[in-house]
Amino acid sequence: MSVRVDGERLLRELAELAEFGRDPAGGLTRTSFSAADGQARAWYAAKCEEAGLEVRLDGLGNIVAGLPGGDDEPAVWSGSHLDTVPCGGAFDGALGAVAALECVRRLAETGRRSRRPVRAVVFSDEEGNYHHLLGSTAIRRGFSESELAAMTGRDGDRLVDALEGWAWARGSRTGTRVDPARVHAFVELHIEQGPRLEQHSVRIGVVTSIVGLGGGLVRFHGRADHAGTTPMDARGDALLAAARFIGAMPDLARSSGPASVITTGRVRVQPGGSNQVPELAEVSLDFRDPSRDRVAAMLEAIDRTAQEAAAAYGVTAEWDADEIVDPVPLDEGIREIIRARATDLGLSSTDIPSGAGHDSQNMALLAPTAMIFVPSRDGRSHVPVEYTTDEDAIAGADVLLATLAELADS
Ligand code: HGY
Ligand code: MN
Ligand code: MN
Repeated sequence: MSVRVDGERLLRELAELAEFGRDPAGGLTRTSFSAADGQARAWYAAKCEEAGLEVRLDGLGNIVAGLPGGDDEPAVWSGSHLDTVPCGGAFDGALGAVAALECVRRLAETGRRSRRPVRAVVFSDEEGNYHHLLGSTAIRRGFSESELAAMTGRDGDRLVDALEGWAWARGSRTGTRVDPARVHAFVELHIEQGPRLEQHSVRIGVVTSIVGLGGGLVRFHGRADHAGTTPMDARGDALLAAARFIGAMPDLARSSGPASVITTGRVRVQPGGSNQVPELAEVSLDFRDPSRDRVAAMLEAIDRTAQEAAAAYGVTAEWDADEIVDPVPLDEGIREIIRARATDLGLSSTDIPSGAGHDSQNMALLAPTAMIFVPSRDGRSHVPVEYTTDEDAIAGADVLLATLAELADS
């Protein structure tokens, strides 16, 4: 019988990890490079070291852990992220990171000698507080010092300041790119974050592709004035222009395509007094579609809509767009292995596209890559009630382990 994970240990460690970053407002807030993220990294590194694994860090805090040696053969990687969205759940990222460690540990415990090493990976800032998919983008292509210096978080803080004294980074933060020749394959276990598996009572999702995504900030610049003495037709109210812009987003998504989505998750207003006409309104954008062309078209349409809204209120608008993250198809060969191993384990499986972005999107540009989904209760995620059953978490980890074991000898 194929080797299986230690389910008790997997669940215990998921519960331990969920203690880092508990938010009084509910759920978990483990923002990248925060104290809570640092506690989670320290915990993860200690678990790796307890298992006899060598822990390597790069200049932006990505972790790669595995048995010492074996660097001459391209390695099989598996992993995910430990950072969360504000008031997020205990499974997004965490399941894939803990399951990867469990798989590497189980392969070591069984004394199994395979052709190539298997390594557990934790990517920094997957949730993009400073840059979407920061850690895996750094592994794929690396960042220049000027790019890093320009990055700010949702609280307006600079990435370079957050990295000052950050204990979980080693070496140059511009020298993070990994030679594709070093990675044989990458597989990520992740919760579905949608309703499909649960609705169709399927245990395992074999991910076919990952959506393309764009992001950035639109800043409306008006003029601060006294709320009582400034006539309505003499104002440069940045927030009114932003409100008109935000209200136009649903129609923009609908006109883009049936699978297009746009989210304005955050608005920052300055100066912020209730008796002051707003001079700055900064709106965050997250927009996605399975087609890169549609993402690019939305990027252009967002700019046009921002300019129109600004003109309507006599203010100006600037669109500070992030680079588009391409949609990616996932590797058919590894998907076949996942399906076969799920069947061996008596688990139903189905093909499923991912509407969520993942580090696998970057890894797919480096090496053959695939993802395994397990069901999310009520399809909810990025919320405190995010949940996956013990049985499904263990089943997903068992499929991951069997897949990694096969890839390690391929
Ligand atoms: O936003 C996403 O799709 C992912 O959770 N970072
Ligand atoms: Mn995730
Ligand atoms: Mn997420």
